[in-house]
Amino acid sequence: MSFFSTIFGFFGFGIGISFGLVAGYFLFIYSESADVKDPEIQPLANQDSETLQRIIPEIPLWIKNPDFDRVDWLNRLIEYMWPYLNKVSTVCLKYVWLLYYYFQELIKDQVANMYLWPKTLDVQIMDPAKAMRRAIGILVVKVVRAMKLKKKDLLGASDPYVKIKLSGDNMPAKKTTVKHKNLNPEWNEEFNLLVKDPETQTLEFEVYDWEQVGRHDFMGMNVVALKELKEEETKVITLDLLKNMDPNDGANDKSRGQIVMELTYKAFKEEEMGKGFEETEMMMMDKAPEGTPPGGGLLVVVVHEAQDVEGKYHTNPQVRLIFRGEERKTKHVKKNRDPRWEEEFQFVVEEPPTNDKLHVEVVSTSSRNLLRQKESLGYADISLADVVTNKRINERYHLIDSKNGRLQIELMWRPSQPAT
Ligand SMILES: [Ca+2]
Repeated sequence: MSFFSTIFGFFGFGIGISFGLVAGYFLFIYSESADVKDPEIQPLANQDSETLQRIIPEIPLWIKNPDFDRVDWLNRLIEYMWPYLNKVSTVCLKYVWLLYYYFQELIKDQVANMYLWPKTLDVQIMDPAKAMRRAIGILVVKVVRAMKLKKKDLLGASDPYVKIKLSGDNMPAKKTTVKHKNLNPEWNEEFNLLVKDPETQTLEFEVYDWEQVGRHDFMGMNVVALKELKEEETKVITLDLLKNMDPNDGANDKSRGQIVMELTYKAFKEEEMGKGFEETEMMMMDKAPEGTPPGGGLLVVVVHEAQDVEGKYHTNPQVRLIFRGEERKTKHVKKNRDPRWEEEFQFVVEEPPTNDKLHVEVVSTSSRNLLRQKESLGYADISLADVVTNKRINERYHLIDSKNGRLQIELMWRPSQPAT
């Protein structure tokens, strides 16, 4: 079958072509136009300008027209080329931006190298020796006690502590310990503050009610102008706690209790001005509260916040601290990868924790997931030798056994007596 169709197909093709060619030839011959006029031939010079323009449309307009039309021509040319110009310029711009970005990064790197920025994420605490250069004296503040404080908690008494700070000072406020369930607390805690200008600076203090969970309630405040103090003379001051320093505010008539402080201003002597870092540090060191074993001190741990903590089954982070076998915990933050606690813990120790480590661990617990109620979100073991030397460290630690988790912990060491 296929053989015959091939044969017939071949003959069909051959006959068809030949027949078509012959027929086309005769059709061409007989359909030829009978009357053809001779074309009219005229020199170009005799044509009027309109005819000329019609017959030579390809000549650029600016050749055919006066000067001002050249602009029109150029515009049209740009218009025709615009899509391409546009592409070209976009590419150029991209390169310019890349170059610009590249150079910016390069310059940034170079500048960064020159200045050796600290690579850590620390909150920088001012170097006492540097601060000292601008200071002209020290204010020794002894927070003695408070009386007749008001109840802030629904259950039981308040848990007061005092924050003190000098006006115009960038140093973080200093804090006493928390006296739990006590409306007449006795602290007897001493702090040293650097004074730059005793004529204008004031000591500001605020009393707060500590809370296990949530914001600490404000209980009252007041200020003392340093110019009221005589040099080297300890002044015992008893002040009413106020809501604010506005004398016209009726809220200040309400009784909030009182606070007793001993203040001593010591101007630096000539020889003290040139002291080195260690000596300055010694003078500036805040002593541990009374009752701390001699030779020992107070280790303060502030759990600030964490970032990027994530559990496999749940993320309700809480921080567990373990120091010398003693365990403390922050509150839980529900379903949060970037929790913020701002909780403070204190450990009284008999000797400096130079060879100790603080174990911090972020854990998540869930009452819903009965099979996996608890899971670890990462941990860090912080060597405490640094805080004993530097007195204060505020750092973000990368958590072990966590993808990207970081935990910001501030540590303070307040020895009961200056190390020798
Ligand atoms: Ca409280």
